[in-house]
Amino acid sequence: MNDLFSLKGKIALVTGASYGIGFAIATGMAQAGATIVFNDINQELVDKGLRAYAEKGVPARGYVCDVTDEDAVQRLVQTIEAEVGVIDILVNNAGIIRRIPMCEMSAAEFRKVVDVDLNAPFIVSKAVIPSMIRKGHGKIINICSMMSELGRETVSAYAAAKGGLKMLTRNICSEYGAYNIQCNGIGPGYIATPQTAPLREKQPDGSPHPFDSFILAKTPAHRWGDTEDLVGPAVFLASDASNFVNGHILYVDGGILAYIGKQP
Ligand code: NAP
Ligand code: GCO
Repeated sequence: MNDLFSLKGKIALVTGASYGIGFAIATGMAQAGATIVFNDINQELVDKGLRAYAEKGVPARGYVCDVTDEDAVQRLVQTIEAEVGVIDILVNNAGIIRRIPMCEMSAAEFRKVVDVDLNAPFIVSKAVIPSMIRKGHGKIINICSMMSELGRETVSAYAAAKGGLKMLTRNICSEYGAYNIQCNGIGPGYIATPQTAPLREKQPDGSPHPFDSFILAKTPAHRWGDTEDLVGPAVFLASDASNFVNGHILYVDGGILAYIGKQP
C-alpha cells in the first residue's frame, strides 16, 4: 500500500513554490520520495525558498522563471530536463489575486490575474506534456480554488481565472488521458498564507477581521486551513494511487462548499 503513494524516482516541478501552499506541497512530495524542482519570479524568492527547503532537509533545485513568459518557461523545462531529468509531476501553483470591485478594475489588472492564474498553467502544461507523452506517463495538478465554483465581491478576475483553470484541467484530461497523463485540480478552501493575510488582519481595536469571522462561520471545521492540509491530497494526486482519477477537482476546504453556514 505504501508503494501506491510513493513518489520515489519521480521529478516534481512546483511553480511559485518559495513559500505558501506550493512550498508545503513540494515539501510533502519530497517526503514521499520525489525530487523537487521549483521556480519563483525572482532570485531573492528562489534563494529564500532554497534556504527554507534546506531547513526542511529537502535538496530542492530552484530556478528564476516568470510562468507567464512562454519562452522563459520553455527554457526552464529544457534546463530542468538537462540538469535534473524529465518532469513526471507538474503542480501549477503560482498564482496572484487582486481584490478590486469589478467596475473599478482596469482591463490590464484583470488581464494580469488571468495571465498568471490561467494562461500560465496552460503555458507550463504545454511545455511539459510532450516529454510526459514520450515517457509514457505524467501527473498535472492545477491549484484551483473555491472560486472555481463560487464568486464573491472584488475577485472577478480571480474567479474567472480559477473557473477557467477548472475547465483547462478537464480539457487536459480529455486531450491527453490516452497518453496515461492524469490532470486533476486541488481546490483549497481558505488557507492561512500571505495571500489571505489581509483577510485575517486584526482590526485596530484588536477584534477579528470580519472576513475571518465569516470564514469560521462558513467552515464546518470552524478553522482556516493550513498549508499542511493540502499535502496528503497533493501526494495522492501525484501518485499511482490516483492513476484512474482524471479531470477531477478535489476540494480541500474543510466542508465550506457543502455547508450553508452557521446562523449568526
Ligand atoms: P502566495 O502565498 O501568494 O504564493 C504564490 C506564489 O506564486 C508566490 O511565491 C508568488 O511570488 C508566485 N508567483 C506569482 N506570480 C508568479 C509568476 N508570474 N511566476 C512565478 N511565480 C509567481 O499564494 P498561496 O496562498 O500560497 O497560493 C498558492 C496557490 O494556491 C495560488 O494559485 C492561489 O490562487 C491558490 N489558492 C490559495 C488559497 C489560499 O487560501 N491561500 C486558496 C485557494 C487557492 P510573489 O511572492 O512574487 O507573488
Ligand atoms: C478571497 C480569497 C480566496 C482564497 C481562495 C479560496 O479573497 O476570497 O483570497 O480567493 O484565496 O481562492 O479558495
